[in-house]
Amino acid sequence: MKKPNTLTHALSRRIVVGAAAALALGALPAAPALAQSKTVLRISSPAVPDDWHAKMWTVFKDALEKSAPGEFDVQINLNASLFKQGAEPAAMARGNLELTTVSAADIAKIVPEFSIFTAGYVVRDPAQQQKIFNGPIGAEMFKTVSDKMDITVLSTCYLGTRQVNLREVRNVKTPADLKGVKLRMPGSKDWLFLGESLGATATPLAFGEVYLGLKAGTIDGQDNPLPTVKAAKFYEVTKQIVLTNHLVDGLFIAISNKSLAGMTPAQKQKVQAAAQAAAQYNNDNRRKEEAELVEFFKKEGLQVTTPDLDAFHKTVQAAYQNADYAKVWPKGLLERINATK
Ligand code: KDO
Repeated sequence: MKKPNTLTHALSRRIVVGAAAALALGALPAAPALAQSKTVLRISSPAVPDDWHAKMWTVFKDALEKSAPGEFDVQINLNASLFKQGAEPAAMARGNLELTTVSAADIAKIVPEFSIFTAGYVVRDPAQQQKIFNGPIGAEMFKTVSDKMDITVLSTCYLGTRQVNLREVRNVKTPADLKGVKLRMPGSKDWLFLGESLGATATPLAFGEVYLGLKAGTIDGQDNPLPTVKAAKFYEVTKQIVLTNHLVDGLFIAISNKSLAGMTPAQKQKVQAAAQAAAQYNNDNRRKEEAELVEFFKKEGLQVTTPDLDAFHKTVQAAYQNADYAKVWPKGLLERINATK
């Protein structure tokens, strides 16, 4: 047997002696000496606590507590309290964050071809969205995301279908009717392009500042799916919802590859299952609520109007085709998306 070097030998002796003395004094806890340390999973989201994609994190946490008791320490941080909206992927790359919901626009900053999912009127409905991302298109795109961003997409959440929500009532039939409207959009180039393609003057602002912006009148409107208009209480400070249906929006539950690499295969599987349960909870509840909300907003005194959807489709699609966007989309991808039924 290899003889221990004298320093380590002396040190380990001291630890054993020290531990024995402490035990004698009753100073050591009764827990097993090799208590396993928990894997910390820090989550950051700009979502308000009442929104489904915020509540789903509790489903994630509960699922893991059930499937892997005591193995994970899931820390949920909402309202962008840990990282500001859009800063999450960089925080994950630095090793300061394990999990988040990443938007298509945030992915497109690093994987330009992903901008196809930030474009208006590309994805048709939530069912098609799930088929796209759970099928071969999703598998290919998420592989690139993993390679370039060092994060793994665990499941796809339906965020809802985005609508235009205005501070003052306006007769909006076509994109031309939104001319001059300062429409708040999340702050990145792809979001701003979407706002401009709708005919408005797109103004970047973080999600957490939208309520006050609407209240104070520094913006004329914002776009979000109906469940978020309710959860974030934007209906309190706006008078109209124009049902443009311009983006069937998604969010991707993503974990840093670094965090995954530290897990056993069984743990990885449990984390994956928990993320799927969370997304399912979000998707079911959001779809159900979305279908009921027009009535809610009407009762709250808002005007809910339907524009000329054909005009919106044509103008928005032409904007993307005429810009550099369509050029970065892989050949045939739009056709494959359209053919997904
Ligand atoms: C928003 O800022 O309007 C948006 O809906 C964009 C989404 O990508 C996502 O970040 C979402 O906010 C937040 O999760 C808050 O609901």
